[in-house]
Amino acid sequence: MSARFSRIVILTGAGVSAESGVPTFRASDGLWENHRIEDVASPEGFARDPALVQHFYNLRRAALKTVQPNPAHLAIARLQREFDGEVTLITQNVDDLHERGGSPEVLHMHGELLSALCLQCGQRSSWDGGLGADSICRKCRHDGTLRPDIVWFGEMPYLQDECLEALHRADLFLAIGTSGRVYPAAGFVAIAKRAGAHAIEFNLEPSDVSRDFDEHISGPAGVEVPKWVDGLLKDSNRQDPRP
Ligand code: BJW
Repeated sequence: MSARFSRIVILTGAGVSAESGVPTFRASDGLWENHRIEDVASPEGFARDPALVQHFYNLRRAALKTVQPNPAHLAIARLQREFDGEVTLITQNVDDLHERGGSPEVLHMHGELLSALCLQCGQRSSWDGGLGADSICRKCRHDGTLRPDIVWFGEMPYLQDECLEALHRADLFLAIGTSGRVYPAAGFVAIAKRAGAHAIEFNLEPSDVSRDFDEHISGPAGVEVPKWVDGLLKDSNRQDPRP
């Protein structure tokens, strides 16, 4: 199979971290950890109640220390290291489980929990403690100007040029554990397909954009992704035997 492919783009969503114990966003009751997603993941929500939003992200940042990468993160990292071609990993997730799973490069299009953004000077800086009204920006030294470095609804996702460039070059596109409800990420499969890529969806259930994919692999990412990566790498070693 791998002889067919040389440039892979992987898009991951909350489902890839679910087996690590990180909650996904869209539970059936429409609430996310007891909050409406719009209340905590929008600039309007932050303007209305900054303390609530800071507290919500402070808890999630602290909870990161209690979770570990799962076999899906490890398998993706292995693919990035061992595949004899290009592998671009784009994640919508704000956790650091891909990095801790060994991924050499990760495009975090929705920002990162372990980063703070200064509303005064625009500086993004690594941050692993709590954020609040008394936090001081390391660059401009203002206080009360730091917010979570997260892309909220209505804001422009990060690294879109890099994502689009990789999608236009891709010959294989994988979407792992994402509901296909949030754009622009939900439109990536259509872009990759237009560029001629083969597209595979890994999910427990069909996503909102399932019909755009050529193949569906149903089941937990922590089981299905390692199996699939094993198969691809075995096949690629058979095609290209090296001493
Ligand atoms: C498993 C599993 C297991 C579980 N194994 N699978 C109308 C039409 C089109 C667009 C818009 C519209 N109105 C507004 C918009 C734009 C808006 C949008 O898309 N809204 C929709 C709700 C309609 N988008 C934006 O505002 C974005 N910005 C933007 O568009 O800027 C303009 C622009 C234009 C053109 C080009 C570029 C830009 C910004 C979006 C920001 C999203 N932010 C969030 C929150 C921040 C992160 C945080 O706090 O943690 O990001 S929302 C939330 O959703 C989070 C996620 O990254 C994102 C995607 O969710 P994801 O990852 O798919 O998770 P779930 O929970 O939805 O799904 C989990 C999946 O896993 C499920 O399918 C499960 O089945 C599966 N699963 N366990 C395998 N073990």
